[in-house]
Amino acid sequence: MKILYVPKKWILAIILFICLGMGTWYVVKPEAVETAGSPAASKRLVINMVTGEFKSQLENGKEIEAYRWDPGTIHIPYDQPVTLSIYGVNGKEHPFFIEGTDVKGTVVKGKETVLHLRFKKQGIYRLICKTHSDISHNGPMIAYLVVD
Ligand SMILES: [Cu+2]
Repeated sequence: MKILYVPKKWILAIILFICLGMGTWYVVKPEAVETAGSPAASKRLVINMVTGEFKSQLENGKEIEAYRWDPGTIHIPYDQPVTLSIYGVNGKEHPFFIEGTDVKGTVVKGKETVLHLRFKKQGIYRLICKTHSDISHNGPMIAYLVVD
């Protein structure tokens, strides 16, 4: 029987080689898978919103409802031109304003309201419907525009 003699120096060299190989793989391994597409923000970002309505009935038979912007929270890139399209689905009309700006308008049922926006200051801006601003007026119909 033949016994393979491996000198101690070689064993150290082999271990070092394996460690180097694993270390290299760890450093160069891809963190994200490349795809053919590109993120939405690489072109002008268009954000689509609709008006919705929640309806329910209390045990005593009383109807309660709340109108909503949907989605209720959106992220907007800071100092980038974005288009906000709001389609009126529920509710006859929703006159609105964006707090802290001079942006205002009305979303009408069956129609699309298009806003071209660019926020020069980061923060949370509230899109408030004047008709349905709180619980006592079938709201609060408020969306949060997070500019970051
Ligand atoms: Cu409203």
